[in-house]
Amino acid sequence: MKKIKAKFILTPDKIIENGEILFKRKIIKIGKNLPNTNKTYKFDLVMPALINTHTHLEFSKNKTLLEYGDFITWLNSVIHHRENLFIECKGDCFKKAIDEMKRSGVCAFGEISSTGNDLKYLRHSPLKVVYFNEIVGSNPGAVDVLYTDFLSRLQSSLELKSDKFHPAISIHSPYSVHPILMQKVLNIAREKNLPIQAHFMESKAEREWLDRGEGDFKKFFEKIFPHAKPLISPKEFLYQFRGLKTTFIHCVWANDEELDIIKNLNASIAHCPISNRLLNVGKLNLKKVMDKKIPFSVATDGLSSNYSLNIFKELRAALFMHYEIDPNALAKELIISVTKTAANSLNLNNGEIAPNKDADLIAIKLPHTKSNIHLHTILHTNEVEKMFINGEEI
Ligand code: MCF
Ligand code: FE
Repeated sequence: MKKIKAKFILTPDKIIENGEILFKRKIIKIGKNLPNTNKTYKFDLVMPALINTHTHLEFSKNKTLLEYGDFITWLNSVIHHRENLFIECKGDCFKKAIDEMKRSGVCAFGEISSTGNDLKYLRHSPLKVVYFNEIVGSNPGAVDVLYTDFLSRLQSSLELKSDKFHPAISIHSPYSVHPILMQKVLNIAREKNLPIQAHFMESKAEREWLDRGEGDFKKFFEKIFPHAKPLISPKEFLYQFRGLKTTFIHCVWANDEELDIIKNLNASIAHCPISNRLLNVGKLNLKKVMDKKIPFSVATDGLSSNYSLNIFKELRAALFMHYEIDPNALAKELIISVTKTAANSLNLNNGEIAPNKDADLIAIKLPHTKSNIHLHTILHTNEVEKMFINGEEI
């Protein structure tokens, strides 16, 4: 058994001053004047280790290759360069990406796997991985081939299931997945109780295409299929996720009705402010999401649409982007978003300092602080002092 003494413990909802935590693999007790143990640590601030719900590590070789500034231009550059980026990202590339998250206090991440080639690297990850096997493809002629390939990737990930590696499923988006393919894949998620992620209403182009079959996506699809039409309405798409544990990524262009459906599905939203800025898709109405009490997590997305996987940089981007929300109130919500809400979204037993939760903890140096604790934590942290995963020092 180990003990931590800290000037501040963020649970994350509450702040405990001069508190103590007893833990082994799991958290045993929180309080004051707890019994002594062989090992006692002393820190300024302790909180649950952070969770990055949405990444695409296969794209980690990208620095300047992909084009930013417009969603469709970016998408075309992804289609053009993705094979090369995937080939170039091998062991060291994944290690570097994971290291950057780890140093910023991330103990677990949601990975969208497009090819399955990342599996051999991520199976040995020191961080917990929720591995979302992605399905993408809207050509009816290719449904069978895509489905067979998906099943084989899913099977390989299911064989590696452990307390640190959790297989899951991703439907890329309503504009890029054929409804038949989507239904088949969601049936598996239902059968096997796997969490789901889907990109939803990221760009104005997606909004115009799904609502009216118009806009920039019309030109994009007509290059491949003449007379292309959207295959599903946004509402129909959302209803497919009934009964599943779903995280919708982005939702920048989701309307009130869609946000209410997301809320009623008990789903959550992953908010990626830097990705949204770089692809220039606009700004999520986070105030509305919070007013509607829709759970949200802040996530980095991949290096395909970000310059860093450091979760504190992402939190600061969110803090500065949503200037209409009081900074102290927002900072608290942001910390909850990357701990408790993120754990819930990925079906993990961490993200909170409470008895029986996994002892996934971080310690941060924050001297001479009396007030604005959540805000100062976000402002002054880039790397954490120490991280524990399942009670072990990392
Ligand atoms: O979240 C960002 C932007 N929105 C959509 N997709 C992706 C993002 N980063 C990487 N992607 C991947 C996605 O997983 O790009 C491909 C998919 O494999 C686009 S579809 C050819
Ligand atoms: Fe993404």
